[in-house]
Amino acid sequence: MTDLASRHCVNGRTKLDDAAILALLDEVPGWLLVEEGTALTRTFAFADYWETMAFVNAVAWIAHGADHHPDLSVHYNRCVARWSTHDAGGLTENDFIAAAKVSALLPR
Ligand code: H2B
Repeated sequence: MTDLASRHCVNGRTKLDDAAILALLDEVPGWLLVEEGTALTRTFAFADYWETMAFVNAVAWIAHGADHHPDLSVHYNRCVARWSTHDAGGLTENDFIAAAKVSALLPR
């Protein structure tokens, strides 16, 4: 078990193979593989819009620091986050690191 949330995103990472994806998926509970294993998604539920936007801004802060950016669907009391590495055309370690950093924003 690596401490994914404390690792750093690095540009230029290559696409992971299926075995590596499945191994890393175990380390980010709540995140699901979608789009034929080329993206990672998780829905975060909140009490209201204010809480949702606080989360969105925290995610933006992480994304800016990591230079790795998620797609976010923002709703009144939930946010759907989706990670994929467009430069690589699929999932890289960066997506799992970033997902772990986002999960760490919230209590387990
Ligand atoms: N975010 C995501 N999700 N995938 C990328 O491939 C990516 C990114 N590339 N953020 C970064 C920016 C790259 O385009 C810049 C030039 O660093």
